[in-house]
This record gives sequence, structure tokens and C-alpha cells, in this order.
Amino acid sequence: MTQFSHIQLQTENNITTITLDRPKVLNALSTPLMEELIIAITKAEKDDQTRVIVITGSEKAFAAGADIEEMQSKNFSDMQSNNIYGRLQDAFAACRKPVIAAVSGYALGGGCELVMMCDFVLASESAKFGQPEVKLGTLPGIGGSQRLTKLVGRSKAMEICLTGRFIDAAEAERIGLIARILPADSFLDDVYKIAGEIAGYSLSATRMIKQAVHFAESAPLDQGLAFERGLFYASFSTEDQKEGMKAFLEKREPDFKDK
Ligand code: DAK
Repeated sequence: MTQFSHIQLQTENNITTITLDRPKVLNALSTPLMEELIIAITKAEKDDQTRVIVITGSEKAFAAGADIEEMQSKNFSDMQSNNIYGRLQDAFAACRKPVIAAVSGYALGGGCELVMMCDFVLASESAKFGQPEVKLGTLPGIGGSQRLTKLVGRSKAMEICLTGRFIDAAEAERIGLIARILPADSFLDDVYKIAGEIAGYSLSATRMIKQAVHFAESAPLDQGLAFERGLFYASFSTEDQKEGMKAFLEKREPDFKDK
């Protein structure tokens, strides 16, 4: 069994939770933490018991960015040769199961970028997002300028990155950075209700939905529509499509097999 020091990994009811766990530094994303995160997400992708992955932090912070202490004295060559950020994004891209970011408190810099690598974001009322790299004399480097622009548009992304200001959960929801705000006092329970609902569906269907929606981010509409249609036809070769439609007609809950 892999022993982790900077994260916790737990699987229950087909949901794997990865909890960032460096509370003294607000879950700052050090290289060792990210190495563990890569191992954990790769393991969850392969694990037959896992149908949905939830990534979360503490009540005060999801993650306050890359570890500034670790980064501060690095030079160009150090940064370029340590490809941990590239490998982290590759691990997320290789994960075909739905990944939910459950955010309380700060999600800043690399923390906000990690959130945007997930498939969607559920945020507590206390959540605060931002790309404050400009205040450190640099710029977002793990997709902040790119994914944020795709999610919220150029004007908003530009303003957020150029000012480095923090935005609250209400604004994040309004501009489309996050999917939903949940009450702080029942936050994780509510997250698990949503994750549990998704975990109850056919895994082949949720995988195909993830594939189709991600395809839309980079493909022209005509190619996206053709890709979606191909996946839709393919879903008719699964037992779960038969079961889902049969269960609807028989007015009962479906019993999906692709678990
Ligand atoms: N790194 C290291 N330590 C951090 C940290 C961080 N990002 N954020 C907080 N801490 C530490 C603080 O230093 C403090 O440590 P002690 O003084 O107790 O030893 C402890 O966590 C508690 O923080 P505060 O005392 O500051 O707590 P407050 O409640 O007063 O303030 C805050 C919370 C989140 C507003 C504040 O801590 C803050 O502004 N933190 C920094 C946020 C930030 O600037 N984040 C962006 C980091 S830059 C790359 C690509 C991308 C990146 C890197 C590389 N490559 C392609 C190679 C990413 C860069 C970033 O993310």
C-alpha cells in the first residue's frame, strides 16, 4: 500500500477522495505533494472500485498556490527541468473518470489552476479564488491564463490575472468558473450526495460524457457534433443503455452493470 505524507486517499461507496493535507501552509502545492497527487489520481483511474474522484482540501484552504518557499530561489533551468506541473496535467488528462473539485476557503494560483483541471467545481460559500501570481512578479503557469480564459472569457480572465484580486464563490459561480455553491455547514455531505448520484450511473456513460464535453473545448462545432454522435451511437452497444431505457419503461430504478 502506498504511504502518503502530503495527501490523504480514501475510497468509500465508489467515490475516491483525495484530500490535500499540508494545513500549516494552507496546502501549498510542493513538489512532493504533487508527486503524491499524480500517484493518487493514476491509482484511482485504474481502481475498479472508483467511479468518481473528489479532490478537496481543508475548511480554510483548498490550496493557496504553488509552494512559494520552495520556488523562490529557483532559476530558469530549475523550473524548466522540474516538469512536475506538466506531469500533473498529463495525469489529469489521462483520467477518464469524473473528477470533482470540492473547494472551501482559498484556491489561489496553482490551487485555482488545479481546480480548473478538474471536471467541475463545487464550492462552499467560503471559497475564494484568484490568480495572484502578478503580485509575485510572475504569471500563471499551470494553465491559469488558458483554462480561465476558456471558462470565463478574455475580459474577465484578463482582469482577474492582471489585478490578482480574489473573487468570492458568488462571483465565481456567476462568471462560470464553478458549477455550484453549497452551504458551508453541510458542504462535504452535499458534495458526496452529488458525487454519489454520478457514481450510481453507468461508468461507460459518464466516461463518454466527460470525453464529449472536453472535446468541445478544443474542437470546431462540426467536428464536435460528429464526435458526440459517434459516442452516442456507441452507447447503444452497451448493456447499460438497454437497462436504462428498459428501467424507465418499467417505471423502476436502473441496475447498471458497468460498475
Ligand atoms: N506557499 C508557501 N507557503 C504559503 C503559501 C504558499 N503559496 N500560502 C500560504 N503559505 C503559508 C504562509 O507563509 C504562512 O506560513 P507561516 O508564516 O505560518 O509559517 C501560512 O501558510 C499561513 O498563511 P498566512 O499567515 O498568510 O494566512 P492568512 O490567512 O493571513 O492569508 C492567504 C491567507 C491565502 C491570503 C495568504 O497566505 C496568501 O496570499 N498566500 C499566497 C497566495 C499566492 O500568492 N498564491 C500563488 C502562489 S504562485 C509553474 C507553474 C505555476 C506555478 C508554479 C510553477 N511551472 C510551470 C513550473 C504556480 C505558482 C503559484 O501558485
